[in-house]
This record gives sequence, structure tokens and C-alpha cells, in this order.
Amino acid sequence: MKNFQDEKQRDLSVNKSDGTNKFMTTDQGVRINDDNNSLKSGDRGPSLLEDFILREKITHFDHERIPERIVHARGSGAHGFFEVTNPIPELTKAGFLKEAGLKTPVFVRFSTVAGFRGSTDLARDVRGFAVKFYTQEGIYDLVGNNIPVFFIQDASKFPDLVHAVKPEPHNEIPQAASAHDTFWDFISLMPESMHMIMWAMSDRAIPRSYRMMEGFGVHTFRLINEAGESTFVKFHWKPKLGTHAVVWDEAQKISGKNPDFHREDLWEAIEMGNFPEWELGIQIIPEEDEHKYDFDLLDPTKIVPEELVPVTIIGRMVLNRNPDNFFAETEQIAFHPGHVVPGIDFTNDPLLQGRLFSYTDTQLSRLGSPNFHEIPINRSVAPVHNNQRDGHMRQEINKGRVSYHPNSLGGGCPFQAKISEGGFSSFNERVDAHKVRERSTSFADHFSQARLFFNSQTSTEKSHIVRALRFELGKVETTAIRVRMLGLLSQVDRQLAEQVAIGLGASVPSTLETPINKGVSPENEETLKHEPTNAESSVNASDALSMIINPTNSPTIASRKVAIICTDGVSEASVMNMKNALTKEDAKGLVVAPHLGSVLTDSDGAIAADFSLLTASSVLFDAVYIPHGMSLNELAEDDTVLEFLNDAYKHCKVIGADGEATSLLSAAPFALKMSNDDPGIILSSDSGSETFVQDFINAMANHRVWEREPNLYN
Ligand code: HDE
Repeated sequence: MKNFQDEKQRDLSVNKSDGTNKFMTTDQGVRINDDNNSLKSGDRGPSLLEDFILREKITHFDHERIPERIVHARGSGAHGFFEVTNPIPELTKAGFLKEAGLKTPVFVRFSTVAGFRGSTDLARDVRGFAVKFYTQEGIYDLVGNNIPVFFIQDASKFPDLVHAVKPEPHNEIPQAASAHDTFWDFISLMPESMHMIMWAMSDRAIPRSYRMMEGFGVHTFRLINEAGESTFVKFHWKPKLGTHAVVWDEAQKISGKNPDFHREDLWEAIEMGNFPEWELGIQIIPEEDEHKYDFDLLDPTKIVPEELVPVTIIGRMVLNRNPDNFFAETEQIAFHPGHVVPGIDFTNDPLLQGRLFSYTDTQLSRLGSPNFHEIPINRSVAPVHNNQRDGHMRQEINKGRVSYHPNSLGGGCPFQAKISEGGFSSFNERVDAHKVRERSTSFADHFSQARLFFNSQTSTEKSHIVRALRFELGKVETTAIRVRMLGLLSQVDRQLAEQVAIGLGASVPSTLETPINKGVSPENEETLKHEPTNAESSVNASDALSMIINPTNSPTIASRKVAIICTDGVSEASVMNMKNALTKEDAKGLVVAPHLGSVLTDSDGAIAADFSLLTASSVLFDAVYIPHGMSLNELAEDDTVLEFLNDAYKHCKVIGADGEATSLLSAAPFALKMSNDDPGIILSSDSGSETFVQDFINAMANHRVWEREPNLYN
């Protein structure tokens, strides 16, 4: 196999322009002499219709927007490569997975689901995690999410789900939020969504960074080897930086302070050379184990617990190049779960089957032409030859008179490939059944894995789920919907339902008598084909489901940002010690000062401010450091500083202070709550000591000081 690592090789076929040292021209290549004035009859006279330069420019502008994605409209992307570390030729004939060290260029697009293109990054939402592999055998798209299950089991419910979660149609409110009546109305009548709801109400739905999210293929797929044998497989992306989230109060504040937080984070990390990296793992399930488990492999509301089938790592993905142009690349990229290469195939998961129709259809309306594969970001590196012709904006200039098959005039070309020559052939699955509109009874248990997820969370994470549900349902105006949800939650965990009920000032209904358990509204009971069941999962709890005890997390502060609050008189040595130590760990210390420009140091030097207190905010950083030497009275009276510290404390971040700066903490509003043994408050009477800096870094490496949280809320 030829190594296709160098994405530049991919780019050779792509027309790039940056205008540097070039004449400005019209789209027809005519050099423009004056781009500032339209053609007029006299300098105060009417504009002339013949001004082809003006009309071309304005017409192009008028058509600059294309329809945004109906879901996953808000996204961010990057280029990189995938490298095989543990080849699996015995499982798949896919060339890009067959050889150790083989690199394949990729483009990844991360996204939120519900919000419009201009919405905030920090909405409580599922994140899309879509990867396009430019393999030598054609395009392979792994179009996944950061949550391994989905809300619904059958594609026919997807438009309903999306209508329910999007802003309500009469007033288009709320933007990028599930906390409203129509969403919870739908969910409260769809018990199959309960597993996904547990994930969506957990901190998975408010990641700290796209770089700190797991990714999942969600459906069970098939790998097909040279002998044509199939193996079931689940795909997992495991982030090198661990799986981390922000807290909900923080997410809401970030949405105001910097709605581009995740976009910027991804962009900056790549610009700084902190290339985001994931391992690709697979759960391998032999064909003969199809019916071995107490859930159905075809049911997309179920995971295969890692306790039953461990994840085998087969490769790694590194994102190392930002796009040149957002629209041309991130917006115009067209993913499709049906873009597969020989060696990868589908299962009959009824959600996946529906997706296989949807994605081409959506590209046709969004990109406007069946030629969307010719847009540079979508082009295959494997040569494309077929008899598809014409259509809007066709780029290819097909030569010759033959555009049909079979033909003799073109020598039979392009010719079909035998399987041994890499021709795609679908897995030879036997299908022999009646035509029915039914759902398998093996899909009927909607609660056991929701409970498995809840049981697997630490007490911190459980309390976050309770608070998320109180928030979301608290925004629901219709009492009956809230009560139905409490009924469903009680099927997952009685205590969970009771905790949520306290926040809603309601009580948990005795659910078995209410229509909610039937998954249909009272008016539509006759459409019910199977009663949902509530079984016990064979696995009780799984560490991999908790973000806090996730076994793939290892302590690191790489790429984290620390706010160093400085004003005149600050100890230059302290600031520089901290900055240098952070840089060594691939993290960044950024100076936040009362104003931009620079602050004067104790040794008559000057330190440049990266942010002013007005433009910075604690929620945009991972930790705060207050170095010694400054005039503390001034800082202690500044509400912005106190709010900065208070937020950092409330969001369980590490706060460090040395020398007399430690006394600033006693002026902060949280001082009364602060416990003496809080492992995230790092104080040293000794200014800039090495142990102090190291203690600060060690505390940060665990992401957040969750031990603090029980003191914060009732
Ligand atoms: Fe999608 N989904 N989806 N989806 N999806 C789209 O395609 C759809 C589903 C996912 O960054 C759309 O190009 C249906 C599951 C991602 O460009 C659309 C169903 C999973 C992205 C569409 C699902 C996903 C999309 C909108 C149920 C996780 C963004 C624009 C049958 C495995 C890709 C577009 C990007 C995008 C349809 C369910 C992931 C409308 C009908 C499950 C990551 O075609």
C-alpha cells in the first residue's frame, strides 16, 4: 500500500488561491482597475446597468449562503491523518486498516446538533464527531457522535425528534437548547430515549473541548475480510487528553463570554502545535455471538459494555492542520454513513438503515447538486470513473462519446472491478422474512442500560445529572410533561426521580398506572405494539461510562490555560516561574491585567498583558494564579477580580496564590465556604517556590477539584 500520509498530496488536485501579489480580477479573469466605485453617469448620477463588475460582485454576494445543515449546523473542522498501529487484516480487507504505520489523510468535523449555525458552542447537546478518511480505495466516512447511543430506535422518528428539540415553530425560541416543552413532551412519550437522556443530561453534553471528547460510531457495523467473513464491530475514539467537561453554570457563562469557545480552542491548539490526538478502538463481536447478549446489537439505544467486550486499539488519529477556508472545507464537507470502502459494511440497525437514505438526500438540497463529490474537500484521492454525467456545476470534463455501460465503442470502459480487484460487494447476508412495520421485541427494554449508566457515575456526576434534569424540566411549563418525566426517571432509578422531583416541587407518580409507560400519548395508545420492559443489565456498573473515573484519563495539563492576574508591582520572578513551568508542560500562562498594554513589575520591568479584566473571565481558563508583590487593596476592591476568583472556586478550578497574594483569597466571596484542606487551593507563603508551582500543576492535572462541590450547593 502506498502511504498517503502527506495531505499535501491530496491537495495537489485542489485549486487554492490566496491573492498574494496578484492582480484583482473579475470571476472571468479581467483585471479590475477600481473596486471602490460603481459605474455612474456623472459622479453624482445614477448607476449604470452595464456595470458588469458591480453586478457580478453583488450577485455573488447575494448567493453567498447555502442552506445550513438541518441538524449539526454549528461545527468546526480540521485536517489530519489516521495511522494504523495494530493492523487487523484477519478482520477486514479495508486497505487503510491493513498495514502498521500506514497513514491516511482525514478531515474531522465536530458539531453541536440542535443549534443554528451561529449558535453557541457550549449548549447542552450531543456533539457530532464525523471523520472523513481519504483512503486509496475511496472515501470512508465514520459519522459518529460523542455519545455511544441515540434517542430513538427507528429512523422514522428522527424528524419528530428534531422537530421537538429545535426552537418551537411558532416563535423560534429557544435557540440551541433542549430545555423547553416540545422536547420533553416528545421524550416523556418515548421511553426508548431514556438511556440517551442519561448521557445527554450528564457532563458529556458540555465538553471542556472537542479535543477532550470520546467519539463513537454508535451503530454496530460489520468488518468483512478477504474470505468474505463478517465480524460485528463498534467504533470508539479515545482522546489522548482524557474525557473532560465544564460545569453547567460555567457552560452558560461561556456561551455569553465566548460562544466560539470550542471552535477557538480547536483552532488555537492546532496553531500552537498541540495537535489533538485520539486512539481508534474497536469492540470485536464474532458473528456467532449475535444473540449472546441481553440486548440486541442492532438496537442503537444500547452499548456493548466494555466489561463484556473490551476495546482493542487499532490506530491513532492526529489533527495537525487548520482549514484554509471555513466555508470551502468545514461547511461544504458532505458526510454520509453510506460512504464505505470494501471491508466495511452495514448491519440492519433500523436507524442506520434510515441514515443510509438521508445523507445523500440532504447533500442534494444543501449543496444543490449531485456533483457535491467534486467539491475539493469531498474529492476522493482514489480516481473516480463512471458514467454519471452533467448536473449543476459539473467540474469534470468527461471526454469521449461513451457515457453508458455496457459499451463496445469505449472498449467496455470504465470496466467493473472483480472482488479480487477491489470491487465492492455487499456482505452476503441471508434475509428471509415477512414484510412488516414492526419493532423487534428484543428492542423493548428501555431502562436497564439507562440504569447501568447512572450506576456507573460518581456521586459528583450523579448530582450533575440531577441538577441538569432539574434545570431542563424546570424550564418546561406544562406540569403534565414534568410529571410524565418523573415517572420515566423512576423506572431508571427511584432515588434519581425523587431528587429531581425535589427541585421541581413535585412528587414522583406511581408510573405503572400512567400511559407514559406505554411510550405513546393517551390519544394514540392503539399504535403501541409492544409494552416497554424494564430488565436488569448483566453488567451493574462500568468505569468507562464515568468521565471522572474513566480508565483512559491520565493526569495532564497539556494545552490548558491558566489566568495569571497581575497589576503593577507584581513579582516578575513569580510570574515568569509559573509561565515557564506551564510552558514545559505544554500549557499556557496568560496575563490578565486591569488594562491592556503592560504592567510594571517589582524589578522595574514590564510584563505584557494578554487580556484585560474586561475581556477575560474565569470561565475561559482552567485555573487561576495570583502572584505575590501587587497592591492587593486595589485588587480586593475590584468586583471583576472577586467575581473571577469566585467563579473559579465555584467551578471547582485550582486557585494558586503565593506570598502576600494569599490574603486576597480571604476577600473573595467564597472565603467563608473555603475549607482548609481544599486540594485545589494552593497557597505558599514563599513566593515563587518550586514546590508551590509543582503543587499547582499537580492539582490542575486532575482537571477539577470535585471534592469541593458538596460545599457549594444544597
Ligand atoms: Fe445524522 N444527519 N441522522 N446522525 N449526523 C446529518 O446530514 C440523520 C444520526 C451525524 O459534520 C444530516 O449532512 C437521520 C446518528 C453527524 O457534516 C442529515 C438520522 C448519528 C452529522 C442527518 C440521523 C448521527 C449528522 C444533516 C436517524 C450518530 C454531522 C446534514 C435515522 C451516529 C456531519 C448532513 C457533519 C448530520 C440525518 C441520526 C451523526 C439530515 C435521518 C444516530 C455527526 O442527513
